[in-house]
Amino acid sequence: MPLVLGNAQTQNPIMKNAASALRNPPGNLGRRRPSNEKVLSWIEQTAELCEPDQIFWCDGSDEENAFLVEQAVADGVLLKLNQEKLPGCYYHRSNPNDVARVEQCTFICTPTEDEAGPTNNWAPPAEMYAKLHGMLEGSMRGRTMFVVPYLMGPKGSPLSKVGIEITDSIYVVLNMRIMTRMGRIAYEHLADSDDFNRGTHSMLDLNPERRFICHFPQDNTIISVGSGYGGNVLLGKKCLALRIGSYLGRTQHWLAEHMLLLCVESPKGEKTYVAAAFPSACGKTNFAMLIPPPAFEGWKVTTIGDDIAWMKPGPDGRLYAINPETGYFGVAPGTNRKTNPNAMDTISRNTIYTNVALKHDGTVWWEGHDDAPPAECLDWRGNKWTPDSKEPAAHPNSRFTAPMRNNPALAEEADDPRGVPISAIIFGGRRATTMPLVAQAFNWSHGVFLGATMGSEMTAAAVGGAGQVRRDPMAMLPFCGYNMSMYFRHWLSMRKRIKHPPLIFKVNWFRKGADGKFLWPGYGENMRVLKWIVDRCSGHVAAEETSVGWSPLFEQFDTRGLDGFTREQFDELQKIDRSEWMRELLLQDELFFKLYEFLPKELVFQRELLMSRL
Ligand code: OXD
Ligand code: MN
Repeated sequence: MPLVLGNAQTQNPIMKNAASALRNPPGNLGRRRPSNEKVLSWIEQTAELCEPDQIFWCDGSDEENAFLVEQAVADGVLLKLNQEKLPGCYYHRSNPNDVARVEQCTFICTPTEDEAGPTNNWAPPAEMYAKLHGMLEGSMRGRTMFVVPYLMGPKGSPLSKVGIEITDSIYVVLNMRIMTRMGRIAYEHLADSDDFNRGTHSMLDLNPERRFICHFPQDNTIISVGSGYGGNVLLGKKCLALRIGSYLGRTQHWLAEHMLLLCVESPKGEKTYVAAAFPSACGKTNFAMLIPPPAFEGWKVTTIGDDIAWMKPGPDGRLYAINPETGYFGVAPGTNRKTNPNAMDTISRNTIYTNVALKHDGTVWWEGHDDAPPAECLDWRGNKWTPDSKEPAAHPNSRFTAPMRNNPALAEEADDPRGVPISAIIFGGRRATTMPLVAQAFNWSHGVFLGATMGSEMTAAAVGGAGQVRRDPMAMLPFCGYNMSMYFRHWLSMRKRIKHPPLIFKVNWFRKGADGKFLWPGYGENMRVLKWIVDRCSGHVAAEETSVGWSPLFEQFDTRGLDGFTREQFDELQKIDRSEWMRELLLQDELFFKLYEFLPKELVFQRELLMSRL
């Protein structure tokens, strides 16, 4: 189906974000209210405040989705892509001032400032509620208010949680349907309980001055205004699953983590489940969908989740994890058949693309795509783009929203209400120097120290200086819903609750040599590191003690088929450079100073031990 480009989107590069009042939905669509009185009265109050033209009660049905997609296209919120080449795929452009998470506008509104801690923006709840209610007053006049019930986690899982998001963005509804178990299933899970997250989102006028992403963990409440960008407005994801989730996890003795979940299956059919934390845009989705290199015949990696893990000790004393989501909200640039073939298959249908480039044949493109740059296309702003243009065609943080069921490597366990027992936890970061390819922690508290001192070079997923190194403990710096020092304490205390704790590892795929080139090929070759980790979990390989942890022996590190890879290269990857580490210790100090007031002594002692070993 050829795409007509002479339409409103080309003339007006900023696509609309809000649906106008809906045309009359057929049958019962949009009218199926739940029976839960607490839900009804909260919706009523919010509607009184926001004054929408109408309320649309989402049920998650296919019929509803078809109706809303059609409406979104008619309103210019979505553009239908070439349905022969990209069946079920749509295109969206956000406002150019609204393309990433906004950490400076993200608040944790706990009763005291200490509860939020020095790494979060804090505001007193009453003050922030008053301010936000002022902004929400009449904010949905002329708009539709969608009520989006959703379940985070598999049906019937004791770890799953219900959220309800009120939003005036049809784009949010369509994305939430991909990212969560959205619809009646959430009301069924909730029954007549009051235990649900209350999330309110209104785009207002997308003015960055009036953009606030606020969390009230003690009320299990989120209010997000002034943005339409995924990470700020798909409230199940960063807001509920991580910020509110981490707060709840502390009181309920579980962990809400910024971690992918995968299963490694050996040729003998033995399965090992691994959780891994990396800061945003460090290749988490690629790692979660890794395809082992040819030399690893018979080995298989399957995906349980690519971004978030909820983990709780099970009755057998192991740590069990679920992925609360059902889709991938992944970074498009750099995704291709070489870096992530499974993702390319996943996003070939039923996907919403945001802020990528639009080609004249109604397909999409981004920097790092398999296809050569188009001779001409529309960039993410809707302007004409050619390979001579100075700016990238796709925004560096452009995204795909795709259902996990499309993933050819989806693990059969992804929907298991019991979750999967985790054998290894990996902490990673993007570091050009200092950090070895892989090291295993000596024990749980050393592992917590490795996670707590993670640092990474910044990327485009958040507004801010891309390229700078920042401390990002457990990759949770922007996502921890309470005081980071208390979060470390919680991690340390979990050891007593987990009889058979996972082993903890630290990895770095991004170390560079003196020539500025990456020392490690990464991508599918990361399977070699994964295999060593699996072998450590099963006790099949030995390791060498170094000052920063257990290191692989070259002889036991599988390099079959890695042409020309030498012991010298391996040594360079694993090198512990004393002067680099002294600098690293000083940098770590900055974070420890900031967090000093409640910092657990174990971490201070771990630091001292490291220093003396060095
Ligand atoms: C994400 C992020 O979008 O971490 O997953 O920023
Ligand atoms: Mn993430």
